[in-house]
Amino acid sequence: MRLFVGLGLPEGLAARLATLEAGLPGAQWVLPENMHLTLRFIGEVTENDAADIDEMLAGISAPGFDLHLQGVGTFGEGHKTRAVWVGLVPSAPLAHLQTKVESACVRGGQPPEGRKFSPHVTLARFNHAADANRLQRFIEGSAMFSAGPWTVDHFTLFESRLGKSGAVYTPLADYELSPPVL
Ligand code: 2AM
Repeated sequence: MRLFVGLGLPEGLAARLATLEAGLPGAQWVLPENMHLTLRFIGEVTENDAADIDEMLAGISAPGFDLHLQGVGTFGEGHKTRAVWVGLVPSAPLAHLQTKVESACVRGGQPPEGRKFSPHVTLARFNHAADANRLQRFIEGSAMFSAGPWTVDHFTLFESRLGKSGAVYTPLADYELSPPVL
């Protein structure tokens, strides 16, 4: 099974993000029900490994927190753009949770993630070269986007099944966070 750990988005927030999804020919837009923030991509594991990871994730104790979405950005540039995403207002509790998720995955037998955590919600992916002019207009037009706050009170272990019409994400387990620290 192919797994990742992330935060789902409330329906209303995903619907607001979906209003941005226009004006980029060739973009594979993420459906609102699939929008999420990845805390840790795990990849292909056995069911035994998944059980170990689940046990470690279930042992995490961390407070809930509020998150705000703000601005847009890309992975890759110009015609080499691979993805367009919405960013987040930096959040220390989010970074704290991500660190705990990372170490739980390692204790659950996974190799450490070498890449720096870069929180984002992917809006679109590109399999072919993006139109650089349209992309620039999109980025400029969405630069002031902001949404939230919303309260994160749990995180989720997702299974990702790759299909012909894109990935399907299924929540396998939710892990509750403690009440936010005020
Ligand atoms: P994303 O967060 O930028 O959209 C499931 O595939 C999720 O894990 C996606 O949201 C994906 O990217 C993220 N992810 C991170 N690293 C990945 C990788 N090496 N392969 C596939 N997905 C990855």
